[in-house]
Amino acid sequence: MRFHLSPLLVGLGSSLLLASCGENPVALTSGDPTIALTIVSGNNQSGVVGRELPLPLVVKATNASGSVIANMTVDFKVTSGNGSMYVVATSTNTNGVARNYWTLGTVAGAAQTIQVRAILSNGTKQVLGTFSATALADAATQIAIQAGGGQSGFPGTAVPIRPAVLVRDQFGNPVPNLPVQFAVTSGGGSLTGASSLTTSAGIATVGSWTLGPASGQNTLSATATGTGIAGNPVTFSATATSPQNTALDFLQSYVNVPDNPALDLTSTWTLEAWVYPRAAGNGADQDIISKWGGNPGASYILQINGTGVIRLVTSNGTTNSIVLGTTHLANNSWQHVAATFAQGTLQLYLNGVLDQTATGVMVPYVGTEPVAFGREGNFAGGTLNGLIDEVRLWNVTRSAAEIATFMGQKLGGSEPGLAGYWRFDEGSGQVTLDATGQGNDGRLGTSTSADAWDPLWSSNAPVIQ
Ligand SMILES: [Ca+2]
Ligand SMILES: [Ca+2]
Repeated sequence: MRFHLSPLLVGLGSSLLLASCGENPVALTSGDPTIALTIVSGNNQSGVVGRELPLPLVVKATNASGSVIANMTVDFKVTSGNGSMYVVATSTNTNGVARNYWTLGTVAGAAQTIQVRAILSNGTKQVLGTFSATALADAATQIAIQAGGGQSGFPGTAVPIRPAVLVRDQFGNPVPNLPVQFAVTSGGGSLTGASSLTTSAGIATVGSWTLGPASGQNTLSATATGTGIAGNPVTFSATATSPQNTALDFLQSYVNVPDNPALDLTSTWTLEAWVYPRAAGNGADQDIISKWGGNPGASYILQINGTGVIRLVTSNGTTNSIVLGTTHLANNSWQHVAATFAQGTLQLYLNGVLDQTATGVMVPYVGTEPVAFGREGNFAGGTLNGLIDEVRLWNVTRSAAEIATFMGQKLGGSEPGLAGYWRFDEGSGQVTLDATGQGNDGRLGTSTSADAWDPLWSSNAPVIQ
């Protein structure tokens, strides 16, 4: 042997560059030109976290003429990934080859690198080469709810958050590409996307979960493929709750919606509500929807008049137009009342049937009075004895067919021309929301605290579906 390294010599008298793979030694670039080290095999493997890679890391030492260097000490240093080597240092054999075994760290996806190192005979620290590997998650050992537990929704509708599970290995790494099967286990609901694969984040999500047709408990299972998985299968629960349908009961009470230009009704508009009078025809006018006050300030008001017919009044700021219906409302039953306006032509409807037409009616004054239900906003007279529900203000003229068709149907809230929509379905509290989302929410009584002018929430409500 003509190389001049002593056995177990760590120091190489030069720096060198090392190819990450390939069979040909790379020549030294400076200093001693006689030593080269190549990675023979074992680079760029993929393996399971916390386990030894299937193939050893193999390097080969040669001199410039291609002769192998035996008995040369090679050190292996873990530089990222927190893995470990079987031995810290090993020696080349008579073929110039050194082997070592690498156990990866426990974090899937984390960079895993080993440097082959030496300290040269002149004291220089030298990196001879680098091995890399890809750390993959271990087998699944645990499954848990990631999202969508404990929801509630209406019967026959999909829960808002899609149920999802997180599958992890013994080290907590997410396990990707694992089949998870979702199945309805009670409640009679249905699924889409019941067969799912975990993502790179270890998450499997059902396509949708529609609750069963009845109120009550619904359950869904999620089963990961495999054995020994703690928590498998996961059970999701959801409660199907029938939609609340409430109305507001007025006596000496009202709802106040602060003035907003969006609620000014001028050349075309429609007012609608369901009303359950208890004292129609008692001689007094009773307010349903008002934007009214002393002139100037009065705009429009929909009432039951003293004889029990619909009464619609507009004011241009100084003069009123009064239009009366012809049909008396019944007491103690729900009825739908509507008024449409188109350039001075006013039509009144009772239960979707045209009840009166008038022309030359004043265009309402654009004022600043609040909109109120059951009374005027700023005047304590005209109180309704009865219930109101499903109030709708439109800045368009709804047709007779539209009124008849939609009076018993729930609106989405974004219908063209729908300026305000109060469903009174909150069932409690001091605020009834504007279902258009425009923010014209109503306040019960004179303040958002309990007060003597608050109407009462009631489960006596028309069926609006
Ligand atoms: Ca309602
Ligand atoms: Ca109040």
